[in-house]
Amino acid sequence: MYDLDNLPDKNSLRKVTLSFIIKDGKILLAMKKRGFGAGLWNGYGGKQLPGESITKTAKRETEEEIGIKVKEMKRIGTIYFFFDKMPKDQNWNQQVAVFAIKKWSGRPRESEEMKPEWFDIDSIPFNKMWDDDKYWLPEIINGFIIEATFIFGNKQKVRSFEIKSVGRSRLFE
Ligand code: 8OG
Repeated sequence: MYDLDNLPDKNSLRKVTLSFIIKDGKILLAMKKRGFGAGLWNGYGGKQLPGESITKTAKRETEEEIGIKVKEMKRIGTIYFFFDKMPKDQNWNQQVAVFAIKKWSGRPRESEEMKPEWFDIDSIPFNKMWDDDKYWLPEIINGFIIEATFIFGNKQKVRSFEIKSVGRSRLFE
């Protein structure tokens, strides 16, 4: 079992991105239709390709999944995920780079993978999101840049976690 004081090297983890579009007190989430996290509301993102910068990954994945053109994005967090109970041939441990997008063009549209929808920041559907999101997304919304670690135990539930604020993004100011 993993422990917050005894984790594998975080730098060797697979890198994926997670981005959120933000506007006028609202956040654009998307229903994931297939793959990892299907049936849950989330941001948009995916795996870094070889030779690609992480910012480029975030931009590419967002453009592919909800069909907008990203004009400006800001890094607002890094989250490390470790899963206790995984079969040996599967590895979900990963490092997620979190971004906020405040400038874009085009209209978000549904893709094969994602169905976007705007939510008021006071009514985020945490009960239909990853179990960890209710802990860290409020910090992001409150304008903090975070570095967090989550350990998942049974049934994709958080077993332990730590969230550090490492700066201010002033996202909604
Ligand atoms: O390419 P793929 O669909 O497997 O990428 C997974 C996406 O899910 C990627 O955008 C990162 C994101 N993601 C995780 N874990 C978690 C999590 O615990 N909470 C949220 N909100 N997103 C997550 O991989």
